[in-house]
Formats: sequence, structure tokens, C-alpha cells
Amino acid sequence: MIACIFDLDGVIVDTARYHFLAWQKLAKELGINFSEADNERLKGVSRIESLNIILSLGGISLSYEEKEKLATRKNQWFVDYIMAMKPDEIFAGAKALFDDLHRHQIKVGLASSSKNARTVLAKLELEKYFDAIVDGTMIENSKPDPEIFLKAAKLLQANPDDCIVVEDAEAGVESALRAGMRCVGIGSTEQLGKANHVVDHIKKISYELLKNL
Ligand code: B16
Ligand code: MG
Repeated sequence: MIACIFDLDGVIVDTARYHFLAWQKLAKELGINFSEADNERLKGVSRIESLNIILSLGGISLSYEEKEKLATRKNQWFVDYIMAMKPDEIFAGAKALFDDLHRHQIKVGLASSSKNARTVLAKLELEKYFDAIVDGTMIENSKPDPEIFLKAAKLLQANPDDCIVVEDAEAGVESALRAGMRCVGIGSTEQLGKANHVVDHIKKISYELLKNL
């Protein structure tokens, strides 16, 4: 292992919850039932693809312009949530893990589909932990496409098979595996069973665990 690449939402901090609350507000306005189970399908995928999934749940089809407007509204609510975030929302164990990896000369990268990732990192004072950052503004194809992880590996000057990814979304696990990397899933084995290893929280991940994967 040369590098370890982390997803952001749902791995380092619970912004996945804020995405859910903002999408739920929009779905309600549109008269669409949108549950936490439906929300799993949105994790890791881009903003506009997420909206397409919600609209398909309600059997609604809209023009590109109308969709852009709705996606912007949802994003405004999401940004309101993240602007109120504080560093104490970082999941326990995350910073210790980044330090542990650096101590062992492992490079640490971030690969988030979110166009708001840099704002979240700034609010949480986390930028300094990453040797490379790839966010939603830097990619053409969102997870499950492997582009985001391949880009991160390139910036970290590591071959894909020397990289390990940490992900909480099914689309993210698929993206990592398609990039030719090993992957630790955070969540349930039913959902993330394709990952090489699954834990229920980032605090369960250590350099030792990753090294032996
Ligand atoms: P934004 P990740 C992803 O981030 C989220 O999981 C996903 O739910 C969201 O739709 C996507 O970012 C785009 O976010 O609207 O802020 O650009 O999990 O890849 O860190
Ligand atoms: Mg995620």
C-alpha cells in the first residue's frame, strides 16, 4: 500500500444526513415519497443524477432547465447545513487514522463526488491532512465510474493496485473496484458486500488492518 484514498460524505463526517434532509425537503415539495432506504441509491452519485433518481420515484419528467433550478434549490439548503458545521462533527478516529497513515509514509487522498467538498474540508479544518484532493468539480463521470479514484491515484503518484479506498456507498465501492483498487466499506455487509472488507465505523480502521488487506 502506497496510498489510501478516502470518500468524504458518510466516511469522515455525516454530511450524508444533510444531503438526505435537503433532498427530502425537495421531494416533499414535489409530492414524492422519499425514504432513507431510497436515499442509499443517492450516495456517491452526482447532484443531477440524484435528482433524476428522485424524479423517477415520483414518475415526474422535467426539462433540463427545470431540473437545474431544483438542484440549485436543494444545494442551497445543503450549503446552509454545511456552513453551520463545526470540527467536532468529524467522526471519532478519522484524524488519528490520517496521522497513523502519514507516520507510516502512506499518502492520504480524498475523492468526493461533491462539488462542496472543499467547503466541508475548510469548515472542518481538514485540508492539511490530504496530499491530494479530487472533488466533484474535477470529474466528468461520477461514481460508480472509476474516474475519480484514478485521478486521485495519479495525483498521489501511486499505481491503482497500490491504493486502498475507504467508502460508504455502493456506487463508491464499485468505482474503487473498477479502478483496480482494494476497498474497505463502511456500513452493512448486505449493502457493501463487494468490498474487500467491511466495518461499521471509521474508528475500526487502522494502518495494520489496511496493510494486511
Ligand atoms: P454535491 P461523496 C457525494 O459525496 C454524496 O455522497 C452524494 O450523496 C452527493 O449527491 C454527491 O456527493 C454530490 O454532492 O451536490 O455537494 O455536489 O460521498 O462522494 O463524498
Ligand atoms: Mg460517501
